[in-house]
Amino acid sequence: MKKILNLCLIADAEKILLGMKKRGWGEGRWNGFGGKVEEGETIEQSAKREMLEESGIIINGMEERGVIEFTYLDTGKIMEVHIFHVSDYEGEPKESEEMKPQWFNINEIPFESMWPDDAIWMPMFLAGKKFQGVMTFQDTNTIVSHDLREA
Ligand code: 6OG
Repeated sequence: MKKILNLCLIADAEKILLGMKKRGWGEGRWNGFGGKVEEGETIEQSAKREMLEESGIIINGMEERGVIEFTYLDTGKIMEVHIFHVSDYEGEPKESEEMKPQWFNINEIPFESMWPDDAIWMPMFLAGKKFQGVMTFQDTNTIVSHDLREA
């Protein structure tokens, strides 16, 4: 069964906001903010809800930059993740039960403590490109194949 998720990142030419995931899927990794799309929600509505719940930030302007379908060979899980660039927002990031937010210099993104796919798509994301692709993981640490293209 395929799950639909959103992932929101605030970034400009100098800095990017990441959160340390404190529990659940991706625990112990820096990531953008987001979660599952719930019944009756559009993907954008779910992105705004998750951003507010996890960071206290209200999104005023966002753009979908990418969609990646992740398949896990070990569990058979399939996740379709919609990746948003947040360009306009209100509020200051606050720690939540799920996430500890921190700003990073754009040249010091902690890829070694992030999902391994991030190093693959982040350059396109930061360059303002739109992309689409599929990635197959053996387990949560190992990518066995990927196909990512500019959309
Ligand atoms: P909850 O289900 O805990 O939200 N997510 C991924 N993010 C990255 N960077 N890479 C992945 O590669 C990911 N798989 C899922 C989507 C989970 C959050 O984690 C994101 C959601 O924002 C496999 O609420």
